[in-house]
Amino acid sequence: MALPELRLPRRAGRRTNLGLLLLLLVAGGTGVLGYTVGTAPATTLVAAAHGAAGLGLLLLVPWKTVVVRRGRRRAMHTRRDPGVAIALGFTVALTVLTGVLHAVGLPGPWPVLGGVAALQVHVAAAIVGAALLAVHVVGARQRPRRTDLGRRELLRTGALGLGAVALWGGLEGLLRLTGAPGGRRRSTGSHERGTDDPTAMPVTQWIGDAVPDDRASALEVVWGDSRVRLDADELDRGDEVRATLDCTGGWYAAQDWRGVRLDRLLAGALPRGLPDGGSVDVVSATGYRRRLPLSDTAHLLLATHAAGRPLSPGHGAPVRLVAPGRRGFWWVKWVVRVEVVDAPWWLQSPFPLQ
Ligand code: HEM
Ligand SMILES: Nc1nc2c(c(=O)[nH]1)N[C@H]1C(S)=C(S)[C@@H](COP(=O)(O)O)O[C@H]1N2
Ligand SMILES: [Mo]
Repeated sequence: MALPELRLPRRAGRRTNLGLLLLLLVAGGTGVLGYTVGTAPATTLVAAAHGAAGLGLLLLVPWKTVVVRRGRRRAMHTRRDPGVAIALGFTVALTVLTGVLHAVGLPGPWPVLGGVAALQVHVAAAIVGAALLAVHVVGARQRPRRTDLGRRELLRTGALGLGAVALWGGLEGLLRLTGAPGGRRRSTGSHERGTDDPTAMPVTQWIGDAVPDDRASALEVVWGDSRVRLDADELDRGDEVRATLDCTGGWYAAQDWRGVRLDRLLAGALPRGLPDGGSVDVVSATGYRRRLPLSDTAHLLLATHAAGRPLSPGHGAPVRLVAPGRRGFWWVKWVVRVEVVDAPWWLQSPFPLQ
């Protein structure tokens, strides 16, 4: 039986699938990479590559539609679990939709859908999508061919890449021209919320942390056997820094923070002098923690105040870390302990686990 769809060259289907896979891998990779960078130009480059790869998927939708129809006519039963394929399609569509809603700023100005940030839905859908994609690809394995790296294929891939970048550039241009909230995003893609007004800044936790019931009134500084307890109200030494808290949930705020520089605090509490290498663990009353290089401590602040007022409980009272140039998840709240350790800073989970 001659179905018209079968005239589509088989290689076209294969090319479409490989193109989709490539874009999904680039989008997933740059999505995660974006959370590990905090300063331009790295943030700009990663966000551009991410937006282009994600939007580029739309360019292949017409072809994929043909591939899917053909597959349905021909041999549904060869795909062991069509449910996975359907769920994957739905999840990718949700991921792209919530990504674009966030970028545009709808429902704005920092898009929240039913109490959850659009960007949080985006990342959750992407994580589910990654699991579905793995199952889907194993079930439909395509063997690599030598022609995959031939001149024609590379040219086609280049054209797809250019189209994707053009689509992203077009959307960015449109957002700026129309004055949409998304046109004022930071290089990370975050929207402004509560700059110079900490009360207007969202209170956010990484995964499931909660504001502790009784807040500590002291901070412990530890190095080997030395342990020094400092009263929380001894920590405002008048050191100031203006820095931008940029949450991976898609908002940012610049504040004037005040407290004590971490290198000064350590030098005062540990008169033996600090080791040359090593790291410092900054630990919250809740157990949430981050490890940072000791060589960074001159740029880190333990803050007791924002915009001239003591921190609110939600924002980390009595004392929180301010880590300029790093994304929000480094800015440990409710700090009860700073500990100098030998281990390198990268010897930790790349993202907090609570
Ligand atoms: C394969 C899965 C993914 C797809 C298809 C995808 C797609 C998209 C799209 C289309 C946008 C809008 C870009 C724009 O219009 O400028 C976007 C934005 C964004 N995505 Fe993803 N994404 C994926 C995974 C992820 C992951 C895993 C993360 C983080 C862990 C992430 C973080 C972000 C961020 C932060 C933005 C906002 C960037 C901006 O506003 O410029 N994405 N994504
Ligand atoms: N103890 C603790 N500190 C934390 C978090 C957390 O969940 N627990 N979340 C981090 C994240 S993801 C961000 S964006 C900022 C948010 O700070 P804010 O609530 O003052 O806006 O705190 C960081 N510090
Ligand atoms: Mo965050």
